[in-house]
Amino acid sequence: MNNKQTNNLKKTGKFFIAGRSGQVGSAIERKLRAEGYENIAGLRSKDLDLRQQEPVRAFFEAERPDYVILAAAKVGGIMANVKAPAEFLYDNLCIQNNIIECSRIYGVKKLLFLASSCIYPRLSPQPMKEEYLMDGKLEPTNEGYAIAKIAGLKMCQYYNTQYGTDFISVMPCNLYGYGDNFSPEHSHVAAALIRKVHAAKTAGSKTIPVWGTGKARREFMFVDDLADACFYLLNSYSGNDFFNVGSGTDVSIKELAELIMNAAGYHAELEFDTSKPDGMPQKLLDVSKMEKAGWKAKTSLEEGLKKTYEYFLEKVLPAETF
Ligand code: GFB
Repeated sequence: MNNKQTNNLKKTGKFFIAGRSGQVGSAIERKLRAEGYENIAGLRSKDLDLRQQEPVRAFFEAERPDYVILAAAKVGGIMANVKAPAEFLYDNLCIQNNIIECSRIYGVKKLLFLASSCIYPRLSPQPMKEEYLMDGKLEPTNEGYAIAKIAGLKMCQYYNTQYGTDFISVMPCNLYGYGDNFSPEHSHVAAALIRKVHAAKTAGSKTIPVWGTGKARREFMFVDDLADACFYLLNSYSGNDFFNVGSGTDVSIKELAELIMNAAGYHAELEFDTSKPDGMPQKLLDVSKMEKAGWKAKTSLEEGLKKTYEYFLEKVLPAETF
């Protein structure tokens, strides 16, 4: 383990949050501002295409960030990944290559790369420890995305080794919460089921469609807990280890749907569409390394889903125009 002494983040330091308007980037910005960090740069993807090397280089030349949060990525739920594996691989490789390399060239003091629990093999023993990385075949439904994320975390390690940079990586479990994408087809499961349960409630439907068998198991974490973990690591860790970040417990998709029905105060029969894939049978992180480092998630799934349902009602639905 290449562990070296770390300096705490300086309040005057300039942050570049790549993916600032996304779910994870905006949660990290909320956390930084709550902790008194105000010097934050970051453009919307329509103003800075992170897949293009030259505009990214020009941005670094102009902004000279001290700290970089690499939360920009092409993301989506299981069917979005199945339909566009080439884009999930290409876009993510381009984005992370450009930002990691520019961070080296422009002497960024610390970079945090957001990977994903889907980097672990499909049939990993559960819960999944950090050392299971590359011990077996990946889950086919998100192989392109996983390969890009593995490349990103390896790049951070190799850059540290070869160039003496301070680039660290985290592996979050499935996320939900504020800033999520609630698209019916492309979103992740928690947001999709919130929309479906609410639609059933509004229409008074007796059934709710759920993809797959409902037996796949997932670990969910409220996105603000992830932001808290990222801030904790940025302030306390430098080295070539990477960290699983999760809630430490999983539920079946059927149980998740039931919890969402509780949050929405509406119950109907779940209708499982087994023509849609389950994906990995189980995805549960071993979070003991993070716990030993002194960090634990705070938000229960029940509480987080309630907050997310309220957010969907108050912020997402009113902004939709159809
Ligand atoms: O969240 P999700 O799309 O991601 O789906 P993954 C999880 C499970 O929920 C699968 C079931 O077993 C789905 O069959 N599911 C049930 C649904 N109903 C729905 C629905 O309406 N929408 C969706 N999306 N799922 C993703 C990867 O895998 O995990 C990403 O594809 C990323 O690349 C993310 O890594 C964290 O956990 O299967």
